[in-house]
Amino acid sequence: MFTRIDHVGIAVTDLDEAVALYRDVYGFEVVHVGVVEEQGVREAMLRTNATGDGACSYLQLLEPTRADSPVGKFLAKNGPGLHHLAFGTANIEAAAASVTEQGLRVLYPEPKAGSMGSRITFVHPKDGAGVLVELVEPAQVAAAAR
Ligand code: V0V
Ligand code: CO
Repeated sequence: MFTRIDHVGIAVTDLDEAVALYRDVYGFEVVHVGVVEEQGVREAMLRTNATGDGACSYLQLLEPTRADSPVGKFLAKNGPGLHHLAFGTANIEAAAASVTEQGLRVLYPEPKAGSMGSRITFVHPKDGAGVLVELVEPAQVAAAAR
């Protein structure tokens, strides 16, 4: 059902500073910087590898665009750090339905727009052993299915 860890989401207070750390110190390639307004984030994707299904794994650095957003609230409570773990799937509707059948709360009735043309939803952290899990269907998977 899930084919890889698509990305690890990290909450940061200063996106440019965090990008410099992961790019210049750790050497990861920045493939995308953008705003997902619905989620209240300015975010950067840094590629960490390529996998056999044509998709990659990334680090996602997340700076809030407003204080009352999920990442804004998280930062106020915890400070910067690991925010979520995203599992990649070729079929987000099927994956969300399966997780829902197992009794976990999936946060959106329909997937929403994510970074780089992906479709995303989330599993509530209280149902996921304290980890906020994102389900993500990357854009290239959706395009290949058309
Ligand atoms: C909150 N909690 C977390 C957590 N955020 N636990 C683990 N990891 C996190 N990231 C805990 C929090 O400590 C509370 O526990 C409890 O959940 C309720 O939290 P809250 O602060 O009262 O906040 P809520 O309930 O208003 O919101 C929490 C949820 C919210 C998870 C529902 O953050 C949400 O809707 N997240 C999904 C959207 C999201 O995170 N978007 C940003 C990434 P106690 O204190 O009660 O024990 S956007 C993204 O990844 C994109 C665009 C992409 O990848 O493409
Ligand atoms: Co994410």
